[in-house]
Amino acid sequence: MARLVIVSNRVPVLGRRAQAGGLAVALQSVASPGTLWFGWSGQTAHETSSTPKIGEARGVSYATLDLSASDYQHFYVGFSNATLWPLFHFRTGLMRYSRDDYAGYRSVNRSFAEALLPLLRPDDLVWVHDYHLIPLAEELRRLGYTGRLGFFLHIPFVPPAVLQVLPPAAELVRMLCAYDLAGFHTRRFAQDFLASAKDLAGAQVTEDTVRLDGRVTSVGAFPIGIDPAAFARSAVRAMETGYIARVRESLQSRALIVSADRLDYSKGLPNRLEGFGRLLARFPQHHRKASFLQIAARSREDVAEYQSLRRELDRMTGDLNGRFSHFDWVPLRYMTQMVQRPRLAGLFRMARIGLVTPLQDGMNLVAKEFVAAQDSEDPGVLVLSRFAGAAEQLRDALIVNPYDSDEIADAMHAALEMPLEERQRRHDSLREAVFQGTAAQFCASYLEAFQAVPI
Ligand code: ADQ
Repeated sequence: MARLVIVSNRVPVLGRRAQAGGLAVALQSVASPGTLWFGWSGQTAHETSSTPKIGEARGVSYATLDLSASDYQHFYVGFSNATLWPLFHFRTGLMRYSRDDYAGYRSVNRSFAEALLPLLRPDDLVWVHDYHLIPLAEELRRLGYTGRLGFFLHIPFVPPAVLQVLPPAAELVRMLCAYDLAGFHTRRFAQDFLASAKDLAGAQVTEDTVRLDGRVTSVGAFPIGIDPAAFARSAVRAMETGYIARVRESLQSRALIVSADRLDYSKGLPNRLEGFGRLLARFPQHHRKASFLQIAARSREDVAEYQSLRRELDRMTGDLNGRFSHFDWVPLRYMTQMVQRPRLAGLFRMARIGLVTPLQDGMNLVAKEFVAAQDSEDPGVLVLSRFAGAAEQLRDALIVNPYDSDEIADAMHAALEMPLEERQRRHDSLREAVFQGTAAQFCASYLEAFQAVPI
């Protein structure tokens, strides 16, 4: 069996599960003894390191590099999060582009390739993750590496008409074609990549391959999942804790509506608060009967757009509560901290509605976690954006267009009124989808396709 080498921008803190985010949780299941995990340490230093720090935990080797302050700025804050992130979420108006940022992005990928190459063996399966590292394969090939290189994109891919807004769009597509396998969450993202390769780079494409400069790249859809059994167990255990008892007491038998996201403009937070405002304005029967808890963990605070989003949400929260609160009822509870995963699982389990309404999302694992956490005897209702990749699998959620605040309000109203039988029927179908498409299954199907690509 070939050795697996995972390359991702952030490497989860050695062996500590509790701190892991979406990508890390999904990949834990394949990070078995013998695996090498390579990436950025999350630290800045005087200079970008040329040799990695090596550590080991539970048989997995971790190799990490520090970034210089200037590389961090151009590569991470700049090109990755102020150029590619908005572009791939269809927000061309928020995209900022500078040649300096792009040069920094290329140079960090070159440094990654140079530091990684000496650690690689010819028969490794090198699996590269996400938009920060698109050029890595091309850099490794330039250095003479001929082994298997696979890529998986955790965010959406856009049609050529959107992608071409980026000045080096064609180069980016060509870089993706240096991989042997390019994986996406959904069929639609894969098709948008194929169309971009054809239109912007002049590649020859079939339904699932791209041929460019004599190299063939396989293209596929691999929907990511969670570890639903573990999340469900954690939700059940959480119900016995003092934390959940305190939440329950504070609710005073009111229905809990819950959302948890990184504080990011792709997650549709203002539209969601607007939707909750429309619910309260149009359906006064829910006043004092429901409380909405929005947990929005602060994220990327050094990017300007995230600071202005935070100010907007502070203002909206004040407006909404000022308009609807009573002396004994505050409709919206808004927090900007991370919540420990077991507590989050408990909150999801006790909620009547899980409100997941991103404007655009690669997959959205919160939707799957909400489903996994439910009590099948008395399940809550998932309200889900049609623009989350998860909507392709979670068809029995109440699917909404997140740009229509009245549609969000209608769905919340329907969820609050929904009879037990319909809640159970919908939940059974969602549960099946979440328990079938797990993180382990995602990894297994990607690696199976990866091993099958001819090189
Ligand atoms: P994210 O944009 O981070 O991931 P998501 O898929 O929802 O979005 O994963 C977030 C993870 O962080 C979940 O496990 C969630 O429980 C946790 N989380 C969110 N808010 C939290 C909070 N306030 N406190 C504690 N934990 C919180 C990117 C893409 C997604 C894609 C994943 C995986 O943007 O579309 O689904 O990668 O590929």
